[in-house]
This record gives sequence, structure tokens and C-alpha cells, in this order.
Amino acid sequence: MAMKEFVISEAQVETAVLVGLITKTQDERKTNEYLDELAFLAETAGAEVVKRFTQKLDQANSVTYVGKGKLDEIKQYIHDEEEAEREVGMVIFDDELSAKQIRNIEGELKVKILDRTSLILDIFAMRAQTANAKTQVELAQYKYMLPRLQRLWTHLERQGGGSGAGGGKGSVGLRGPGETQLEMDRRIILNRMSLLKERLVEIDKQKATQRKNRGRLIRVALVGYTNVGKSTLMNLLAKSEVFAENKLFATLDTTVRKVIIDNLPFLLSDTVGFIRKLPTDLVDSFKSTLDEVREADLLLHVVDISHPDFEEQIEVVNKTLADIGAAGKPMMLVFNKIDAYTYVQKDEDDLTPRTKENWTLEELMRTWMAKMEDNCLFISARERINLEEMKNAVYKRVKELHVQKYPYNDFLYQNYDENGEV
Ligand SMILES: Nc1nc2c(ncn2[C@@H]2O[C@H](COP(=O)(O)OP(=O)(O)OP(=O)(O)O)[C@@H](O)[C@H]2O)c(=O)[nH]1
Ligand SMILES: [Mg+2]
Repeated sequence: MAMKEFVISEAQVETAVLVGLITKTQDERKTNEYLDELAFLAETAGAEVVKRFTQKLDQANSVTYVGKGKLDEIKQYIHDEEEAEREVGMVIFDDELSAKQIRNIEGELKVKILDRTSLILDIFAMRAQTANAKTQVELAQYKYMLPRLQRLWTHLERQGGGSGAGGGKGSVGLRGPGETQLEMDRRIILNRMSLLKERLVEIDKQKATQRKNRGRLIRVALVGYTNVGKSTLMNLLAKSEVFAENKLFATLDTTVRKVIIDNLPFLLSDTVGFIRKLPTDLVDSFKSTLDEVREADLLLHVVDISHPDFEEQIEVVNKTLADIGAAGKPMMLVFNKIDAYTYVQKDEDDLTPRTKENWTLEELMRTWMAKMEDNCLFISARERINLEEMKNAVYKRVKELHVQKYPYNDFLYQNYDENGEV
């Protein structure tokens, strides 16, 4: 079997069908939200979503993800579209698929099959600019591919009468001249992976040295869910020009800038956004990027308050921070996009319980301020609302941290090259 079938497909301007499950732990509303996000991811990758399928199941079917009937329904849809000369380019599943599932589904549907992970990887590959990001993405892609190759390989090995790995007689026929394409592919991938890992170790070393040379300054990192406005805020605070746009994962590489509020300089970094269902493996691949977060003295956790799921997004970010070992750091919550916040006003005689859609911005602000004390801010980076207030609050926190960490540092009397790239 040739390797190219397992290479994560680049989504070009093609049509896509989305598939998600409604399960015991994920109700219909949640599934629809997840599919909205998956659609946004697909559009970011350059695909146009033409149809969504959902199915109620206790859990994903281990052979085909959805049940047989649903798979037939999707197959019929693809067939009908083809008859009408509208080709379906790909089917994207909202959860990570196993090798077996991909193989079976592909066999039935006969179009390109992607899952949430391979789609995200595809976008990452598209976004990667620096050698560091490119190396990290390539490694993550191979990590995704390898188990999907390996299972097939074990399967072939068994066909050859093998008794497993480690020089058993079965492996013999698969080595040397009789070597299958697949094992060769696997070996090429493993070699390439160790090369990439070595490269990353080198990059890590360089980055660590760079960080050491930055001097005695407090380090602040902008963290948050993807598309919440981190880069927009970075551009405002550091007067820099970091790429910001209404797409997911606009930022992959960390940018660090020196920012001065009054006469207090500190370092501010803009980092890759987090997202739901991001495999830990993938997060691990971004170690060098995330070192900036791990080593920060203060996290500015940016939240898009206009997003209907902002509370779940906060949880996802906190969980991801814990996964990378950055939990428990001083943190300020920055609720952004207050200009775009909307709520559904309830009629006086409507006695159904109020849901979060019925909260006014003021009520939300009060609740969060009670929870976070003065560690939460409400701004609009785009409309420049409450920016002074935010700067003052950040200044106060950074100064406290600075005095704690560098008690004898006379930063107040130095001259700094404003907006200098670090
Ligand atoms: N309405 C509104 N939109 C905003 C605000 N701040 C940023 N945006 C928009 O939100 C989108 C995402 O902004 P970015 O700054 O790229 O977000 P990010 O968090 O850096 O996103 P990633 O790098 O993709 O994770 C852009 O279209 C911004 O113009 C705001 O205060 N209000
Ligand atoms: Mg960004």
C-alpha cells in the first residue's frame, strides 16, 4: 500500500460534508456547536461545507464511527450529488478516527476522509512560517500518521505468518528484498521523525539561550482560545503588527515584544490559540512554542465574551494550561469583544427559567468580578473600549511581580528602545 493515501490531505477549495455524534456525554446542542466550530475549521482550511450529518449513538462505532444505516445515508447523499454533477470533496468527522475506521469508511464512501485532528494539522501546516513551526507541524503530522500505518503493517505481518515484532520468524519475510512498501514507508517516517526531533532539540536550545538573554524583565503571555483577539490586543499593547484575522489559528509562531507602560518595561508574547478536542500529542509537539507560556510570570487569559460558548472555552484553556504544566500561574482574565456581546431579553410574562443567553453584559460582569476579584477586565480591543483601565490593571500586576522577582532592579531609570523586537 502506497504511503500517499495516508498523507494528510490538503484541503483546497472543495466541498465538505461534516459528521458528528450525539452521545450520552454530548447532547444535540453541544454537537451542533462542535460542528459549527468544525465548519469554521473547514472554511479556514479552504473548504466549503455543504451538508452536516449527525447520529445519536451511545458511543462511536469502532468500525465505521457512525452506524451502518447512517453510513449508507451519507453514501447515498454523495452519490446523489455526483449525479447532479456536484462532487463532494471530502467527509470530515468531528472526532479522531482510528486506522480501522478510516479504512472502512473510505472503502464505503470512496472520497477523502478527514477528522478533526488531521484538519487542524492541515491548517497548522498552512500557517507555519518559521523553521520552528514547520518542524513542529511536520513532526505532529507523522505522529498522527504512524499509528495509522502501523496497524496496517501489523496486519500484513500477520498475513505473512508472523509472530510479532522483535526478530520473530514472521518479520523475516518482510525485511530485505521482500520488504513491503509499507514497512519502508514506516522506516522512512521513523528516520524523518528522529531527524525532526533532533532539530527541535537544537531549536529549543537556541530559544532557551535567547530567553536567558532577555534580561531581568517580567514575562507576560497572552493565552486563550483561538480567534478571541490575542493578536489584536498584542498589536495594541506593543504597537506591533502581528497577523490577526477572523480565521482559526491565525497565529502559530510565538511573537515576543517589549512593552512599556509608563516607565515599566516588560515582555509580552502572543501565542498559538487552543481549541477543543486537541490531542495531547499535538500539544506536546508545540513544546518550543509553549515554553513561552510555561515560563511566563503572568498570563493574560483572553476570552471572547461574544462567543456563545465562552465559558467552555475558558475551561478548555485552563485544562490545556494544566496539561502543559502552566497551571497555577498568576492570571488575569481579559474578556474581549464586549462590543459584540448580545443577549436575549426575556418577556416579563415568560416564566421559563433564565438561561445564560438571557444575561445582560452587566450581570455577567458582576458575576465574574465577584469570582475573580480585580483580576478580570472587560474590553473591546477592536473598538478600543476600556483599554486604559486594562493597561492600568496590567501595570499594577506587572509592577508587583517585578518588585517581587527583582527587588534591586532599577528599571525606572533605564532607557528602553520602545517596541524593540526581542
Ligand atoms: N467585535 C470584535 N472583534 C474583535 C475584537 N478583537 C478582535 N476581534 C476580531 O476577532 C478576530 C480574531 O482576532 P485575532 O487577534 O486574530 O485573534 P487571536 O486570538 O490572535 O486568534 P488566533 O491567533 O487565530 O488564535 C479578528 O477578526 C479580529 O478583528 C473586539 O474587541 N471586538
Ligand atoms: Mg493570533
